[in-house]
Amino acid sequence: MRIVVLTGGIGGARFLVGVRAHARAIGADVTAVVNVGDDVRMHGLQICPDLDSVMYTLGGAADPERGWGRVGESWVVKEELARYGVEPSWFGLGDKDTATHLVRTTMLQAGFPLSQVTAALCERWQPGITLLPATDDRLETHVVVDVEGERKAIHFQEWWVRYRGEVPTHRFVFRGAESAKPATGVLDAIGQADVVLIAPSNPVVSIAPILAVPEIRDAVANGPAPVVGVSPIIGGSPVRGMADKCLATLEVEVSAGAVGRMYGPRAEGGLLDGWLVDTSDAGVEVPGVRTRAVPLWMRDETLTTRMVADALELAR
Ligand code: FO1
Repeated sequence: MRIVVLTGGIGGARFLVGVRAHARAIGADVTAVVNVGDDVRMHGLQICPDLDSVMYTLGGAADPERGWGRVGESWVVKEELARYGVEPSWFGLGDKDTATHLVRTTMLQAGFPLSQVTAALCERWQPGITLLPATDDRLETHVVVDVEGERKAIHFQEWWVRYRGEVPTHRFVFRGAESAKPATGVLDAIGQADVVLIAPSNPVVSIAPILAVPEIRDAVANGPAPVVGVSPIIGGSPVRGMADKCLATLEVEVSAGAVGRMYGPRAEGGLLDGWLVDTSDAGVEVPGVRTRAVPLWMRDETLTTRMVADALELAR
């Protein structure tokens, strides 16, 4: 069996722990297609937060408290940069993490595409699944905001890390998406998949940038594999992160039903065949989509694995 997961953010990385465990139990093969909209260049280094969250989490090296970056991290480089007065001072790179960005940036500058660089980094971390960036092309999520009396587009990282999403926000723009091509291997993986899962990631800034690559959206929406999404909203609140702020910007209600309807049924040009919601959201209906309510809190690997088994069951 071949499983493809569209994913991004820390929730997506934790979901993949369960996908990997279930896949091992049933002898399935997993490919994660990972959001690159959060990617940013800082201090001359190319930083890919979502690819790294997945790589570190599955490699057993993620910081469980922060959710991003490496466990047992030190911050000497960050402190030294601050002493030079270098901006952006609101974004912190850990020392261990910086080594990853140095390797990545050097390889990119030597001409390797991000998908090959990611495979090279994964040789160390052995995530046990195939990790693919959605695209090898430049695609960045920018956010149109009002700051200091001015309307402007800022990078997603500035919106989230510097302003914590607490500025008047008008829209999200996936710069480069229209002309971006799927990274090598993405269309093959989706085309050969037995099921496509949409992780309980932020639908607006983690999943939407992947689907903003036209050929990826087309392959998922019109491909042979059934598509099952897992709700990132439980009982009207996001599992973690800023999905509530993002949905409010789009004037979409923060509820499992509203996110399911936003993705929409495949039969009507949307994405979903199935929509998994939490037991507290039992009864939620998304017209044209099979819904099922099961426990969705990813408290540990066993519960997350159970939830993945439920998602695959719904795909049948
Ligand atoms: N999040 C923060 O809240 N503050 C930071 O300084 C920060 C630095 C950072 C560096 C590398 C990296 O891979 C992630 C980092 N994050 C930081 C997390 C990141 O902003 C977001 O949580 C993700 O982009 C959302 O998925």
